[in-house]
Amino acid sequence: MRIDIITVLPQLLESPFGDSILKRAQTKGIVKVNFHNLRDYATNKHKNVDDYQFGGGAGMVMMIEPISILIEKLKSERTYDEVIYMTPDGETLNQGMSNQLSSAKNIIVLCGHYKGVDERVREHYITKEISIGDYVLSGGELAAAVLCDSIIRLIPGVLNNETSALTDSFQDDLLAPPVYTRPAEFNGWKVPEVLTSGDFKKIEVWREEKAIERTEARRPDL
Ligand code: 6GU
Repeated sequence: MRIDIITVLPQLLESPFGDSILKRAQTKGIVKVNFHNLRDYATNKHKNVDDYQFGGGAGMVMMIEPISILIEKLKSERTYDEVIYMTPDGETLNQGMSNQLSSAKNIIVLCGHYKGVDERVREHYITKEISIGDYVLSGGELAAAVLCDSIIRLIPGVLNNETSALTDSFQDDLLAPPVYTRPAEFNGWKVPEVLTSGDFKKIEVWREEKAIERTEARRPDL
């Protein structure tokens, strides 16, 4: 998969993509992530990428020209499955959307900033608008990192133990069951006996029960 991220703050994205699973996915060649600094495509001499809004009002708006130049350039080089705009008024991200996007070949992710982007960008270039929840962030970069992390970990070969993505919370509309590791007893607090019984059939049944119990208690909406 190839991901092209369009941002005014590329340095904000370096750390989340430079560590752990996202780094390994890139090292393994499973995913290629490219950061594009929108300012490099600014058309005026001050290298502005935002301007005052027509009609007045507080807050700057991201201009269409630099975004158009960059997106047209990328689209002339390959075809994209989706051109995604990260915005608090987009569709709220869930595991199903991440699953779907994890099978894409090429995607563009545009990070919103300031008051957002000129509406004509959304009308003419964007194919999908995604929010990561009902709260406001200072920009789309952290949201883009969240989106990409949730997608990339689902691509076959990224996680060492592939079943580990299948047993994540949300993967079958259930939260994950509780987990324990050594020691089997700490401060007199014991690990559930079934887990140390060696009876894998019983363990599987216990985990299923706990997952359902936890989901009903915490997320009945699932
Ligand atoms: Cl995608 N962007 C911003 N700025 N805030 C958000 C968001 C995105 N998703 C939730 N809050």
